[in-house]
Amino acid sequence: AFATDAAGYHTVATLEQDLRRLAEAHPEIAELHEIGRSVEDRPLWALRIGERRGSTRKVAFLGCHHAREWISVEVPYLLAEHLLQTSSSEPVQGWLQQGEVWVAPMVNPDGHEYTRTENRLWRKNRRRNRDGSVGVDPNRNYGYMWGTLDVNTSSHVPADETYVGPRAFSEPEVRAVRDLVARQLFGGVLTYHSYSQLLLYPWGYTSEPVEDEADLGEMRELAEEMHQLIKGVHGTTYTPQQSSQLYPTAGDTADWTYGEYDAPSLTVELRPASALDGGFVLPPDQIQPCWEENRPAALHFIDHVLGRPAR
Ligand code: 0X9
Ligand code: ZN
Repeated sequence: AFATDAAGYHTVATLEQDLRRLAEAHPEIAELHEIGRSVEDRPLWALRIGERRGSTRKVAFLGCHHAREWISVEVPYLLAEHLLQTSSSEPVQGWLQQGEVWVAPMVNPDGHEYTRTENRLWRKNRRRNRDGSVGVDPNRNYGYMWGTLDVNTSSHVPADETYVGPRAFSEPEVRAVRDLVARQLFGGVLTYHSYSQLLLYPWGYTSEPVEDEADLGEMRELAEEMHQLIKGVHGTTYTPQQSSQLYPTAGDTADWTYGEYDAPSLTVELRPASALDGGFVLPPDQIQPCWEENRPAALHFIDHVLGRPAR
């Protein structure tokens, strides 16, 4: 065992506290939802931000499918805080009058807790597998083309880091996201990971581009615009590319939200750029600059999704 308080980063407990505080401080526009429970029975939280319940324009931001990717909790959390702090001025006010932003900063709390107390580099959830190994990769467990690859980046071997699970949506954390998306029908989904500084669009399961040219153009253009916006803040480069170019995976979040719902879907790999800069262990003094550079890109994603005709 090592760490204690995740210095500078949220823990499962402090995230819950802070989400409750945010919701209580902005009761007219924020509502905290328990969208499910983890394998170890921890609550899975999503904050709904918007003036009207049940609007038809909605966008979702997800974080921490992978336990060790701590920065992927902070960016969506800080986005929620920012939206609430600036909710009475434009452009946020307009978005929140017309639509909703849903933020679920920690999809995999069991894994996160384990990285804090036992093994900082744990990736998967904490499922006890039948062969005695532990963990399913939540970002291989979604139901679009699930299980169609059998490679080391998308594995059917339970002990592997990228274990896809025994069947699609076998994991409660992934079912919670599935059910949230099925209820809310988001017009766009952005899921944060780390690291490598990339803006990834579907497909992940095949090197073929998505068939619909308009969708492909839309997601490519979005990624390109976000790349420019990020670069404009601190000069940091986040490279746009098709997910499968990084490596092939079946059952990732963005393939499912795009493949099943046609929602423009991006995976954002946050700081740092490489293992030489710390890899998954990003120093806490990097949280603020990482958030600062991702802020205009996240706001652009919201504007793009909520600014389109309702679905
Ligand atoms: O492997 C993943 O799930 C993501 N990278 S990470 O280092 N955060 O684990 C990338 C998912 C994007 N999809 C594909 N590369 N196909
Ligand atoms: Zn990840």
